[in-house]
Parts: sequence; C-alpha cells; structure tokens
Amino acid sequence: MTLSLKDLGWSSFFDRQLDTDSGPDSGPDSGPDSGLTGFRIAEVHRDRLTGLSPDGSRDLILHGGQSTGDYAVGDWVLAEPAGRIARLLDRQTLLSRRAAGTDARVQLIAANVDTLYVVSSCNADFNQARLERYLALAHEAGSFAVIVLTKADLAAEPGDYERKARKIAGHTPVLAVDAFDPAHLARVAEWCGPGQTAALLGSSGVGKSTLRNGLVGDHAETKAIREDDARGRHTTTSRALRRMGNGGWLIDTPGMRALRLHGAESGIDGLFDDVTALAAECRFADCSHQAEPGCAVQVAITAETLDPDRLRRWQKLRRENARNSETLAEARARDKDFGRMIRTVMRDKKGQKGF
Ligand SMILES: Nc1nc2c(ncn2[C@@H]2O[C@H](COP(=O)(O)OP(=O)(O)OP(=O)(O)O)[C@@H](O)[C@H]2O)c(=O)[nH]1
Ligand SMILES: [Mg+2]
Repeated sequence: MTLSLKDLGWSSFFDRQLDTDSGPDSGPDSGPDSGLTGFRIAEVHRDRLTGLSPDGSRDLILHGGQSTGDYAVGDWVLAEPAGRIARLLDRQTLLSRRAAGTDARVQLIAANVDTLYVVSSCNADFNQARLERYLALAHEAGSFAVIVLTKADLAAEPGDYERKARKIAGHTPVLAVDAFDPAHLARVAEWCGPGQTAALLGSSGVGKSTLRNGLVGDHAETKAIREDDARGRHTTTSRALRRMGNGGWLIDTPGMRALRLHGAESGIDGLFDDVTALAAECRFADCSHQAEPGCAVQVAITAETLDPDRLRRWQKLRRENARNSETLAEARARDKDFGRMIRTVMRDKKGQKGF
C-alpha cells in the first residue's frame, strides 16, 4: 500500500518550513530544499536511523559529528537521494526527560506526538503522583493526554482506579481496559485518528506492548510481570513508530523506571491550575502556602475545597523540576556552594572544640 506524506503525519506545520516553491518531492523546483525527500523517523538505533517516506522505508545516513541520539522517533527530516540527512525539521511537540544519574543529558522520547497514552494498570502500579508526572510532561510538550488503565479484567473493582485517576485528570479522558479486548482497543484507538501520532508511556509491565500489538496487529514481545509488586521486566528495549489498523501511528516505548521532568514548569502549573489559581490570590507574591497571612491556598484547604496532598504533590514536582532544569554549570555551582558551606561549618565546629 502506498502512503502519502499526509498519511505519514505530514502537515502544513512542516510545509511552512520548506525552502521550495511547492513542497518535498513534488517535481522540479528551484529552492534549496528541492530534490530532498521528507522522511519520518520510524526507528532510532545506537548506530542507525530508519525513515519512512511514500516510497517505503530506508536507513538514513547521519552527517559527521551527529549522533542518533539527536533524533527522536516521530521526527521529520529532509534527506538527499542517497539517504544522507540534510536537515531536521522543527518539531511540533517533543517528549523528553532528564536522563537518570548525575549527568545533565536530556533524553529524547518521541517527537510530533499528538496523543500521549499515559499507561498504568489496575494494580500496584497505579499511583496518582506518577500519573501527574506523565500528565505534566504531556501538558508541557503540547500533546493531548489520555490515561489508559490496563488489566481492568484482573481487578475486583476497576471503577475504583478509574475514579482515582479522574480525580487528578481534569479534562483528560480516563479509560479502564482489558488490553486483549478488541472493543476496548477500539475505544483507545479513537483518540488517534488517521495521520495522527500517539505514544505509549508508562512503567515496565503495564501493558504498553500488549496494547500496541492489539492496535497495530503485529507481534512485539511481551512478558509476564512479577506477582508480588506488579513490576515488569523491561521487555521492550527500543522505540518504534508503527501504523495502527485505523491509519494512526503508534510509538511503543521501553518501560520507565523514573520520569525526571525538566523545563516543565508551565506543564506542571497547567495541570495543577486549581492550585495555581488559588496561589495567585495569596496576599504575598512569594507565599509558600505554609502559614503566611492572606494565603488563599490554606483557606481552601481549611474549607476542604483543596486536598492538602494535591498541594504537596504540586510543590514536590515544582521543586524537582527546578532542580532538573538547572544547567550543568548551575548544578556544579550549587554543589560548590554546598561544599563551601560544609567546609565552613566543619571549620567552625573544629574551632568550637578547640582543635
Ligand atoms: N489480563 C491482562 N493482562 C495484561 C493486560 N495488559 C497487559 N497484560 C499482561 O501484562 C504483562 C506485561 O505486558 P507488556 O505489554 O509486556 O508490558 P510493557 O508495558 O510493554 O512492559 P515493558 O516492555 O517492560 O515496558 C504481559 O504478561 C501481558 O500479557 C490486560 O489488560 N489484561
Ligand atoms: Mg513493552
């Protein structure tokens, strides 16, 4: 079957970035982008990229000095006839996270994602704070989030999980599903129509690849989880863009141990807009919402119109985000200041003891 650029997710947003008279691959042209072909990145491996175009799939060649980590599944690139990438087009949305560990690397998860399926299960994996983290990521990126709670068929009261998710979801749809049931899969697919792109994100073992298999119709490996804590085994190890039965595109991702947000302040505040609206009413602009006079947040907590746990989770996410958003230089400066403070304290202590 031949797919058009539009079928692959191309839109006027990418068209506007072309320096041609008419568009990629649309005949003789005099602009600098003439003769280049638009490819959608479908797979990112350590040493190579695979792209999709109306002519099919092919490996793409990087420019010297570039690494495959500079590209995300879902990206649009323009490539020369031999497959060498000429340039990366601006992204409409980008999902990324701060890599684990102390280095400041930002890891790209997926690009040009319209719908983010935030996947958890109706079991011990379910956790409101974790869902909020993913929702903040979607808000920040500009992707539309849909919460999918799998394993509804295994839970005694799946409605309880659905209710808890709705409490934090705002306008985000919540679907409790059996990932093997075609009728449930159809409800999931509805949120990503032809030419649109969705990504599956969530912990290992929640059923991302099971959903993907049902929606795409081929077979990616899945593995049973541990019974005691519902943890998965990190079965999926790479990201790939696949076409769903309804013409939408789906990106399965490896299960995440931790999602470290960075640069997501507006995403967090957007998700917690009830708290931020209250905070804007506080008498002091720098109110910490603890015990200051004129604190509208504390008034709402006393009136039981705001859950104090929700305030705590908002503050925690903001703190973490600020820390993760530091540049490497800022983090080093903070460590240096901290080291200096410790040395001063130690020196003072020694002085007091008469050493
Ligand atoms: N009964 C039932 N089992 C499910 C459902 N969804 C997933 N499973 C099972 O859960 C286990 C883990 O599913 P996977 O699809 O491998 O999970 P994953 O999220 O892709 O995990 P990673 O690739 O490790 O990130 C498998 O044994 C699936 O058969 C569901 O809705 N109902
Ligand atoms: Mg998987």
